Amino acid sequence: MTFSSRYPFNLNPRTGIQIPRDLEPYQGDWRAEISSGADRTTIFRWPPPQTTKSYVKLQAATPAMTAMTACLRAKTAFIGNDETFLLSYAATSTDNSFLFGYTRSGVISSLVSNSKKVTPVFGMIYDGAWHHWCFSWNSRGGKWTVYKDGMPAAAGTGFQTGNIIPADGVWIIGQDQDTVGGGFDATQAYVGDVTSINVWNTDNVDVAAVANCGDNFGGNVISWYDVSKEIHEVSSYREDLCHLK
Ligand SMILES: [Ca+2]
Repeated sequence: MTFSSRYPFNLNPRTGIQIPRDLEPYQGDWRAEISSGADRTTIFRWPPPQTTKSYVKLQAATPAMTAMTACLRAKTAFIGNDETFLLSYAATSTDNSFLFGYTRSGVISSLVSNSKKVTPVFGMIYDGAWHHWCFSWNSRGGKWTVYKDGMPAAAGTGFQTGNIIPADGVWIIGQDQDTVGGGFDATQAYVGDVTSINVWNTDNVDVAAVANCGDNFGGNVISWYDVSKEIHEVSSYREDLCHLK
């Protein structure tokens, strides 16, 4: 996760593109380390049953956002009683600053600044297969889009027009926060696998490229390869993203 701080290049571990840095040369065999991990990324698994104990906190410095795109990959066959949340961003002004999840009926549920957009898409999210999901939003005109596997699946305008997603909140995978960093509700907890969370503070993202088998295009707010992950009672494994189809 920390290639860039340990090696004499800013190196994208997926593309292999190297940019020299003005640092003391790294003395180890960085080629061997990179080749061993280049095709794999960390995937977290929330086992059943639903519990508030299982979550991953992402240590990201988040600016105030008037536009954003949040992406993730998920695989689940879990049908909850109510709403099930994969990713939440809570700030002091509202715990529901951003949320991405799904309902019992299988539609996507996205919240921006405590307002909810429930979005039917083709197919159910809990079909037991890997899917890549993104939600983008822009304060200007309230333009929003839900992407499934790199393609727009639902879109509209007038959603939270003129609003702002506040800065300095807390990102949690697998739980809805009702207080900043806590206030979890087991009935809304995730069960399944998640990886590849990337967040940008723009809605101008090439989602098709992001969805196409890699994290080459890490987010500028959260980049999955680089973000520090505080792990609480979830298991993990590594897999080649190109096989998550
Ligand atoms: Ca909440």
